[in-house]
Amino acid sequence: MLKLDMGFLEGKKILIVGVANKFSIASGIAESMHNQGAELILSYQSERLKDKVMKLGNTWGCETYIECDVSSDESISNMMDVIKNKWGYLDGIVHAVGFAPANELDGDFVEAATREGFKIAHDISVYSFTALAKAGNSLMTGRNASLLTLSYLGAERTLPNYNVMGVAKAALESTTRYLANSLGPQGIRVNAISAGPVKTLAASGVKSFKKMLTYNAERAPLKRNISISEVGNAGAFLCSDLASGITGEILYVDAGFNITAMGDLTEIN
Ligand code: NAD
Ligand code: 0WE
Repeated sequence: MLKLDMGFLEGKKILIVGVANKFSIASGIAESMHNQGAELILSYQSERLKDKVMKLGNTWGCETYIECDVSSDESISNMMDVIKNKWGYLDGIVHAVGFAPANELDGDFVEAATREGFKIAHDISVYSFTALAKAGNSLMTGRNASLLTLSYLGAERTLPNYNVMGVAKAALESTTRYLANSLGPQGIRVNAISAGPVKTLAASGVKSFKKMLTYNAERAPLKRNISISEVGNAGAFLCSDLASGITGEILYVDAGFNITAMGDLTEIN
């Protein structure tokens, strides 16, 4: 993308949680935000990802990398301390994290469901957004700051195998509204992007994912799938002052798939 002198995120300091590799949705968001002039701090889940994340982050001018496991309050609190020392404040947090145990995402919902799987999926994919908002709150007050998370249509409609992640995404979308209402008086906005399917690490190993991509591309009004840079551009906008009147919103970046109720019937006799 063309980089102009002044981007619409110039002067904004943003924490991005969820980069694993160059295919990550968080990487698309990081790149768009960097192109619009934002300064970024990246967190990574564990030591195992550190080198890869640092190599990527260096291409976006990042100087600070922090290990953070979002299932631990202590880990989140340590990360915010590092940010406080480095920047003193924060203008935004991107939450691009989702996880459920693999056995929950394979087969019939009722058969695959377990109490432990539900707990893990909701802890890592849902509560972590509130945990980041809570721990980052004091760094963001009075700065027109903005929080962003990533959802999927499985929050609202059923599809094969998505199972407990759909239930978790529904809770995440509700969390987006409750956070927006809670933090609005401080000038903090909270939004989500409901992205179409993208071949990322989290999608690899998902049964028939290729078929899902084909199905989505055939049905979507734009007749194609979306890219992480399209999610990135929408995310950069939502976290910018251009979106100052938008909070509690779930924005679809899905080539229009969600508005359709039937395909073109060509496969039907
Ligand atoms: P990804 O695998 O690249 O990113 C998932 C990230 O979550 C990884 O960076 C991983 O390290 C991180 N993570 C998992 N557990 C963690 C923990 N305990 N602590 C810290 N980090 C942890 O996959 P992605 O598709 O880019 O996923 C990002 C977000 O986008 C997820 O919320 C996902 O549900 C959502 N999403 C994905 C798609 C898709 O089709 N890929 C579509 C819509 C929404
Ligand atoms: O939110 C997601 C990814 C969710 C996800 C994927 C995995 C696979 C590997 C969460 N946890 C795990 N755990 C693992 O062990 N998406 C929107 C992408 C996705 O994942 C699916 C999908 C789609 C679409 C899983 C089943 C069916 C459809």
